[in-house]
Amino acid sequence: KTISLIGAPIEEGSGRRGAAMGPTALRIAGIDTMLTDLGYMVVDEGDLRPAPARDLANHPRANNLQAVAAFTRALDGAVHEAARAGRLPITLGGDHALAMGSVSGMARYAAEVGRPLFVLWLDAHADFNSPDTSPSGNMHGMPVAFFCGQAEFAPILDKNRPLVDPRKVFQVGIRSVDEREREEIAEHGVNVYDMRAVDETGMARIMHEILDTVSHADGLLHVSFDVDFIDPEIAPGVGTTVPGGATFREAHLIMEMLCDSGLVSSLDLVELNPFLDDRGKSARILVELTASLFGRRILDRPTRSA
Ligand code: DIR
Ligand code: MN
Ligand code: MN
Ligand code: MN
Repeated sequence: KTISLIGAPIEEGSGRRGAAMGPTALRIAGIDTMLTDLGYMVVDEGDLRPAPARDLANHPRANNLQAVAAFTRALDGAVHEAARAGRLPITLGGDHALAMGSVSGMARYAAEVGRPLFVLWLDAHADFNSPDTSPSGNMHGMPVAFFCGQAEFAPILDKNRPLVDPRKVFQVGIRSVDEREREEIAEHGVNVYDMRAVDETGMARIMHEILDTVSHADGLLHVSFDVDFIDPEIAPGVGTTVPGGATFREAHLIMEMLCDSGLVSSLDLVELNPFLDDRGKSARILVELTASLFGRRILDRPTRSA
């Protein structure tokens, strides 16, 4: 299997600087050699550097729309192209606004191959705002609403593009939701496993449920991993820390279960802000977890001969 690494040094969606250094930090932490060591062919496509989308008017409630739209268009193309060429795209972020493009590209690919696209959203936040509901105007809080067709405020991508059904979006680890955002996710039927659900039900059962659903539908599964999903004590390199995040063990379990399922079609690693990190710790954790997703095991399971 061949993997495409697609760098998306976008920070304009997040309202602060630093996330644009994310792709470089992930490469320094060894994401490519790790994947090569696991037996994959790796094609590093380098970093996208799209010029701002000057055909769009600036929007008072969608900060840096021209930059975000440019990355959305570029990633929609790059991710779709990689998937069509039979490569598994990993988008190296960059802030979470990039998922407007990466997920849209996978939605187009899924429609072409006639399979439903599911999205596993690992995040402290629901990212289901729109310019109308967002308290900040920062577009990294809007990608899920965008690829579900609920944030159509500017001609960023083709209006007739395939959308993701919000009932096929599974959000795990959520612990910070804005007031109007909460009404939107309920109204549209997004599947939310907040931190209380994780504590009461346990990560293993939640993941079994999700993976069963995807597998019975013969779906593709896009995984979008926001660093703030993890507890800030172990992954401090992110702009919007929220206490009470997932432990390393919970995240690790998710990755191994995803690997066992064989369902993952594409991955985003987002919101890593190396400027806020502690000696590369968060970058290294992301690479470790990605290794588990792609087959690294704590222990091989030796077969016993009689
Ligand atoms: C907040 C923060 N919900 C907003 N969002 C995110 O501005 O929309 N922080 N995604 O990481
Ligand atoms: Mn996010
Ligand atoms: Mn977040
Ligand atoms: Mn709505």
